[in-house]
Amino acid sequence: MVQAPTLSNLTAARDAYYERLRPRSLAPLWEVLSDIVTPTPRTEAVPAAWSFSAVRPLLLEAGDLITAAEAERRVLILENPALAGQARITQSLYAGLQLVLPGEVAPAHRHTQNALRLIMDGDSAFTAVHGERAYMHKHDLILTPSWLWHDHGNETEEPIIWLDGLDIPLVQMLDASFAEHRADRGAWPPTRPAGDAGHRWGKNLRPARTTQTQAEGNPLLIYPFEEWRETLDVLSRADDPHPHDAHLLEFTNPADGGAVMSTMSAFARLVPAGFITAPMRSTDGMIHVVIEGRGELTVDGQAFALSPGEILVSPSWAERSFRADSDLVLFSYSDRAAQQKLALWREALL
Ligand code: 1HN
Repeated sequence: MVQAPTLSNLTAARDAYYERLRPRSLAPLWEVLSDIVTPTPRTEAVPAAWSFSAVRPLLLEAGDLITAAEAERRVLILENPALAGQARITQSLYAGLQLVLPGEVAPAHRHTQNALRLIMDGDSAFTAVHGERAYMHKHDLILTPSWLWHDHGNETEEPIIWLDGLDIPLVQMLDASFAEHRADRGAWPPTRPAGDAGHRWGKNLRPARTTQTQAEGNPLLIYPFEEWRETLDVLSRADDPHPHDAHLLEFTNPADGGAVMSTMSAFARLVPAGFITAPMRSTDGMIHVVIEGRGELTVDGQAFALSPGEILVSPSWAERSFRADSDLVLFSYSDRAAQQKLALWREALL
């Protein structure tokens, strides 16, 4: 008579079966299904915060240990504490703080990864795209879209530090990384004599006879702080704050009205003093930089004090809410552009 299998018999029989599958590169879906198709996003990334004032001296120490040319890019990566060693702040995005000292050049290269930069400290160093220089001022947003040659230089007397936001983990996941370097490991030859230093293209203008080959992407590479800050003020005078967003602007690509780059979206936010945003979730994990003001960001019940120079990450689908004790101005970026193209982006207004 055949006995009904006991639970332990069955487990042993299944395990033996799985053992036979493994060398054939086969795996039973039913053992993993609930881990890979979750009812809601279940990210490994955790909420976290860094203070620019605490990272700055450590970054300046790196200035004594390695040159920008030697490092190619002298950056301290802001790694999500739950994703240590993976060079990522969320599962799809990278963030880092980059230092270029007076007289240094970070040599020209290009790569398929998109990059955005938010200037944290310093004034009038430059990012050059195909040799066309954009001079950087505090809290300007600068873009280096995919596959454009770019280098950075600092001809001032002060160090410059900016936050780099790139889609490195996303490109890595898609196995779509390409990169090239100039044979001489130097800067791209400037398109204009040094006497023209100080220019800064903005207001949807750039030199007509530029060598930049960016027409197919975003023709605008710099969003000056004075312009985006003023636009936030205009919005806040015109509208009541949105319950979940407060006053929220998206930086747009003037070529198509869409996100600033193919994979990343960027935002400017003003939370007026005394305002608390209603809690919400979105599938894009966001990196936030405090530009002005004080308050608190609560992410899944964890409270982070906000003051100028704080850099924070609210992971995918975490419940977030801002409280402003004084007028709070924030810059944020995320992979929303990529998710929307893939028809995956969602939010929940709570
Ligand atoms: C890069 O090109 C820059 O151009 C900064 O400043 C950080 C991190 C990984 C790959 C490329 C830059 C980067 C990067």
